[in-house]
Amino acid sequence: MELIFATNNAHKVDELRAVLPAGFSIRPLREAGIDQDIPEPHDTLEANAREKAEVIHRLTGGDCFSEDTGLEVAALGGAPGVKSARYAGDDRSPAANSEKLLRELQGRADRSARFRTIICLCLEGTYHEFEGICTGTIAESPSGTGGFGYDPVFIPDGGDGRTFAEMSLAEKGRFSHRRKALDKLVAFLTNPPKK
Ligand code: ITT
Ligand code: NA
Repeated sequence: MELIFATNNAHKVDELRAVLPAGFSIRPLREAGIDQDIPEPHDTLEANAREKAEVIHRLTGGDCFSEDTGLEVAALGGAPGVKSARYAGDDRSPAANSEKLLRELQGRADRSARFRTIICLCLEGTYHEFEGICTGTIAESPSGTGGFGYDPVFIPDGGDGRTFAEMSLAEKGRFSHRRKALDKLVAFLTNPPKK
């Protein structure tokens, strides 16, 4: 089964392809010949994911899925959350976002955080939502050059203390929010609820 993945983020595509089971393939917007900036105007991950899937479903008329992800930091009341991409400003600089996060957490004892991904699937015109959460800790300083976004400052629970940016794609995939949401999507597509 092939689904259009309503994203312009190549890292997300690489991560999903690294863990996608046989029999499934994904086609990101660029490879589908769709040159479209997708809006994320809402104040929840759920609503943004839904909007992305709706825009691409309207454009293609076919099945597709999207995802929206945020980093939720306990000591910051869940920020940056749905605003993760623009935390330090409109230029969406990952380094600036991580720097701001480390600044905000200076002197805080509680550095616990979680990544949350919402996948929104549009299947035959009906929408379905799948959530994946990865809990962890914000590092004292950035480490590693892999991954993207906040990966250099996020240490997942259950690992060996390395940040996501110090892991291979496959290693990150063992823990990640995105992987967990994908697993639910795949389970749903493999065994759809009876109508
Ligand atoms: P879309 O085209 O899919 O919308 P995007 O790059 O705009 O891709 P999001 O809005 O979902 O992605 O991402 C929000 C922010 O969270 C952005 O700054 C990302 O860098 C960051 N982020 C998302 N997933 C991440 C992950 O697995 N590890 C680290 N940072 C992540
Ligand atoms: Na986005």
